Amino acid sequence: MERTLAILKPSCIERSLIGEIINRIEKRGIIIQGMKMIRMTEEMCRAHYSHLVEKPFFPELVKQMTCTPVIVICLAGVEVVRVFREMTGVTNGRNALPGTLRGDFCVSGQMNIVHASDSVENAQAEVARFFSPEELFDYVPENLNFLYGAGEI
Ligand code: FUP
Repeated sequence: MERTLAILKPSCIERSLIGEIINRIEKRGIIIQGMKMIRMTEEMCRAHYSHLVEKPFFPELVKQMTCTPVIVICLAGVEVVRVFREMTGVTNGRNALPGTLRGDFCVSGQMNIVHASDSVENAQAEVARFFSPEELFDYVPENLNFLYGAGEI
C-alpha cells in the first residue's frame, strides 16, 4: 500500500475547512496513518517547494505557507498518490474540476487550500520530511475488505 502527504494549508485553516477536507478523505476510503499540526518555517518551504525556489512568487509562497499553522496528514491506500492528487484537482482552483477539493472549495491558484504529493518518489520523501517513524502508524481499518476487493491490495 502506498503513502502520500496532504497538507491542509493556511487558506484551509483560516476558512474553517479542516473538517470538510478530512471528511472527504475519510468518506473516499483513504486511510489516515499520521496527522499533526505544525508551523512551517522558511527552511521547510525551501525543502518542500525546492522546484519553485527560483520563481518570482516564492517569497509570497513562503509568507502564505507560514502565516498560520498547517495540518500535515499521511494518507495510505492502493495507488493513493494518484488517487489523492486527482481528488485534489489542478493547482489553480479556478480551473479545478467540480468534485475535486480545490474545485469545490477554492477559487485561487495561491490560496488553494490543500497540498498533495505529485509522484510516488516525492510522496515518500515528503512523508519522511514531515513525520518521524514513531509518528506514523501501520493502521488499517477493520473493514479493509470492504474498501478493496480480493486481489486489489
Ligand atoms: P501543486 O503541485 O498543484 O500544489 O502545484 P505546484 O507545486 O506547482 O505549486 C505549489 C504552490 O505554489 C501552489 F499551490 C501555489 C504556489 N504557486 C503560485 O503561487 N503561483 C504559481 O504560478 C504556481 C504555484
